[in-house]
Amino acid sequence: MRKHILYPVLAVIILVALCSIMIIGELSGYFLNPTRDFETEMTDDKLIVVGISQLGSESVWRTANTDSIQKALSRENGYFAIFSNARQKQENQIKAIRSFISQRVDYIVFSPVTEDGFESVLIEAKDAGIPVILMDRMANVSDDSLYVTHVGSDMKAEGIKAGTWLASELKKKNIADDPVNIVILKGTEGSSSEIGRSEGFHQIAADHPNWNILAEVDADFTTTKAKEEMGKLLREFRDIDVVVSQNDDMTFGAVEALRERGYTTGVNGEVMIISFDACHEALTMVYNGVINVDIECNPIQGEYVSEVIRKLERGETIDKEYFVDEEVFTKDNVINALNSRAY
Ligand code: GYE
Repeated sequence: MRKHILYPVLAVIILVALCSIMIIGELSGYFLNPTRDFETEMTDDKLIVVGISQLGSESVWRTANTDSIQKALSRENGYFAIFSNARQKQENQIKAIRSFISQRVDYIVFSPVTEDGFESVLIEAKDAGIPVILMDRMANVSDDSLYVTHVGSDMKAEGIKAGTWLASELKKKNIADDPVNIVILKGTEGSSSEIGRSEGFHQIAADHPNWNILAEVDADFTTTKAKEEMGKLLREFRDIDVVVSQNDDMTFGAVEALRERGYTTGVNGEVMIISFDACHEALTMVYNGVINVDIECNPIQGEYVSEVIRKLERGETIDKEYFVDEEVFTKDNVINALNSRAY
């Protein structure tokens, strides 16, 4: 009788013990090496392994750009993507790229927070034989073989569009020769979007001696910083006619600061607003006449990057520069873009 009870009980005890050992083994394996699954997947040679170093999450534009690259480089599309967000800090990007190099990824996609300061890490990537694709912003390097291509916007062209729009608007209003007081809210100092947009605008401003650029301040592409900087500018200057804000997020902050001090903005307002990016919320403000013009910057770059990688995989030659399509939106032409804009 006793034996009959003992055997099933023993069997259950052994089974429970075995299961516990397996579970503990699994868990400790995971905690000792949480990247274990990554490694297995990375060695799956059907997937193309890409390290993505995104510079931050400072704006609506950036969120759309991240979304676009993550969707394009998805598993279903044949990629294994390792994503890293640098939170607007160059040292974080350098660390991320070094870690991609040590993981021996197949490609690095990289959006440099500023143009300068990446030469040595890009040399390390080249020495490791890993092709680097620059997305959105450019890096300033002495040897352009340190990256295979750049996919992004022509930032200087965007700045020129802003200046050209202002010149024609002043002409329409018959005030082309009157003095015009301008302040510029700049994006992250030293980033290619800031450099290009500033250069382009200045190029047009140089032909208009009556354009007084009162101040140019760094507001880091963020709403909070721009609101603070705009507040300071309004305390310093009584008579601002035009605000050139180098992205929509800063425009939101600037408009808030202006409103709080009793200024009206836009088409029928006291202060003209020129913005960049053209995200949905800002296009709504263009439609409502609060922002005069929005110079589009297209964040949907993932497909282009994927296309470049596919070409490289097939051994095809690629161009050194791919510019995405972009428009200029005012109240007159904004409606279609507004209805179809997903970001
Ligand atoms: O305009 C801004 C973002 O580099 C083009 O960065 C990009 C800019 C974009 O934070 O919103």
